[in-house]
Amino acid sequence: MKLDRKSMLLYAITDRTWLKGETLSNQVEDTIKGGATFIQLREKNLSFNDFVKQAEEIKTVTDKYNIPFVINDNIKVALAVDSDGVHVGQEDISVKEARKLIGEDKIIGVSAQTVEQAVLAEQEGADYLGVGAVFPTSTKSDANCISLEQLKEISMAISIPIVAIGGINEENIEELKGTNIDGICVISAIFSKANIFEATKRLRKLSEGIVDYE
Ligand code: TZP
Ligand code: MG
Repeated sequence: MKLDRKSMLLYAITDRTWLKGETLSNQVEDTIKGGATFIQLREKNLSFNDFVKQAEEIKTVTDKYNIPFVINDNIKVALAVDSDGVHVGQEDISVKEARKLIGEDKIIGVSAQTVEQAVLAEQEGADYLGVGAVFPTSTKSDANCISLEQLKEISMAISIPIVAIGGINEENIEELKGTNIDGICVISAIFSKANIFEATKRLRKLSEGIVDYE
């Protein structure tokens, strides 16, 4: 599936750590209203049935606003709810294998940390890359950091859309200017905030300032 670069501008990944008594789908609706352009459901501890139920709820919201929606790591869940696609890490499954399972018309996003990984993912049919961590983050404690020079090397080596991920917030987002990325991907800079709508609105404006396309 060919992805519009513009849909990568502000990519939000869910995290139920920050639920604060709300539902995840309400939080997703708030972030979309604030300007998020892409949603990933990331769940590490749900049973298959609960994962599917959660994904269905969120898909109702993303469908309403016509926003791309992918599932982290779980192709079975992606197929069960007919999401727009899946996001896989380097340790999860090869892009080739994922493509066989999910079909030609779905989005496959891949996490990459090196030029080699990025080029291979593109060759094997990935639709976009998530690259990082570009800054230290407590959200994923085992994430290795890459430099902004490495980020730029990766973005210059591929032609599919690319989002930077890891520790990005309102204070440091400007540092990503000039790295040739298509957008940013965040968890805590949106979902840890008391007002998700306002936090997203501010990040959306800032993200428009760091990309090179109109
Ligand atoms: N992969 C690399 S860093 C990261 C993931 C899932 C966590 C991003 O979360 P945050 O809160 O935006 O740093
Ligand atoms: Mg993974």
